[in-house]
Amino acid sequence: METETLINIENTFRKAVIVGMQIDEQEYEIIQDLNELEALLRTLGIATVGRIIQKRVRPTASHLIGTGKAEEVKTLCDQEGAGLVVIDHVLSGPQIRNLETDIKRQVVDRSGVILDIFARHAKTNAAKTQVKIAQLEYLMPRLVGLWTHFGRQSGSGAGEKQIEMDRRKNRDRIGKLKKRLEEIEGERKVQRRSRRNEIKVAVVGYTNSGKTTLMKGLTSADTDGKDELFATLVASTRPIDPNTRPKILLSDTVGFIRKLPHGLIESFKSTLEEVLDADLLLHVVDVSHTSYNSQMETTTDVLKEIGADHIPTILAFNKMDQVDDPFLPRILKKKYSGSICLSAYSLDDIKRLRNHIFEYFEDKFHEACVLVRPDERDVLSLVHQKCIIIDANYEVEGEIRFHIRAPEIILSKLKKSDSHGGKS
Ligand SMILES: Nc1nc2c(ncn2[C@@H]2O[C@H](COP(=O)(O)OP(=O)(O)OP(=O)(O)O)[C@@H](O)[C@H]2O)c(=O)[nH]1
Ligand SMILES: [Mg+2]
Repeated sequence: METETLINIENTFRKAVIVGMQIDEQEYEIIQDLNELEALLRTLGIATVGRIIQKRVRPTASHLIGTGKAEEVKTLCDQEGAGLVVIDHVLSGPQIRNLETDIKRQVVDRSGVILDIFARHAKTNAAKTQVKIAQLEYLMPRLVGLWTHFGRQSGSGAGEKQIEMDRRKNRDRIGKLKKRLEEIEGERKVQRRSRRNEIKVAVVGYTNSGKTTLMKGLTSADTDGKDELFATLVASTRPIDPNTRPKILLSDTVGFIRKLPHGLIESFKSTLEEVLDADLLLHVVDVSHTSYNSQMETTTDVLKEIGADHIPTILAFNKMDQVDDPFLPRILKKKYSGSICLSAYSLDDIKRLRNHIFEYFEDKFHEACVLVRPDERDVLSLVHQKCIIIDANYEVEGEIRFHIRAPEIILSKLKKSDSHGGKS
């Protein structure tokens, strides 16, 4: 499948003016959101050359911002040579259309920008298909804006007919893509099922918090983190290094962001199933970021939305090397029990994190004794692969008595095989 960017922020645009709308938020929140929008645009290679905040707006259905403000935006674009206007608010089809007419520039909203980044970063078939579904779903309600304009001009009602045709076409495409995604995902499901007995940790968190960099440190993954938003779109799973018994698998996941387009969460649900499947979440926070608190909140909200808020979580406060306040680690540890402060760039810190994860699971392990006959291959492999062996003694007739520590789920499996012949 070609990597078509449906929202199509044209490649020729290198400069943008961004517009924030103060509706219910405080001004500092708007500023933080606009800083983030700038970072999103930077990821697309677009420089922000001006920003305008409209205060106390009462958004109108037709324009969202007042005509006076639209004029101001246009003047700033003229002055700064900007070809693109990005509004940090969800825009409807007619609103985009009307603003484009007034400002004489391409106008997109935050969701459009995020979808464009996803489209450009999507490498695998699964990611490309997921993004395309999200794009089409985003475009559906916005088709109205594109075509009513046309209809109004021709006065023939052709616009409405065209919208209906386009909608139907889009719905068909979405249906086909979803089917295709199911096929692609089938294989992953089989893989996931084969990992049913492994201990799984999903690395989650706000975009750019350092998930991939930590993952690389903890496993032998060869992917580097990137100073880009949404660098990772597909979950990759690897065992923690050095190989432990039982094996602990780590999954890198797609990052979260404020005002993530809803369709994206929906279409990335299958990727996010890695999260739902996990025994533990490692929630990575970029603590050097001024808005790390609200980033944590966003992550928690998205986790709730996908139904993963019941999974035990370790908070990892990352990028400590960028933090000047020497008291912060102590404050954070006190506030968030079981959390860890670290820098993904420090080998010692990575080691500490690894031990932190091990210790978490070790606490969940229980001790038991099992007696295994030499011909019970499955049981033997379960013991060797999934348990910590404290002691092993040979008994009569080659039977081995293992003194082990293992998670409850493994112990219950061993007990089950016991009832078929093994003894404990
Ligand atoms: N100073 C500092 N930079 C870090 C640290 N950890 C990661 N980074 C940098 O932060 C940027 C983002 O890191 P990634 O690992 O790509 O972040 P991510 O959470 O995987 O981001 P997405 O996949 O885009 O959601 C990269 O430039 C990293 O080199 C850290 O502990 N300290
Ligand atoms: Mg990443």
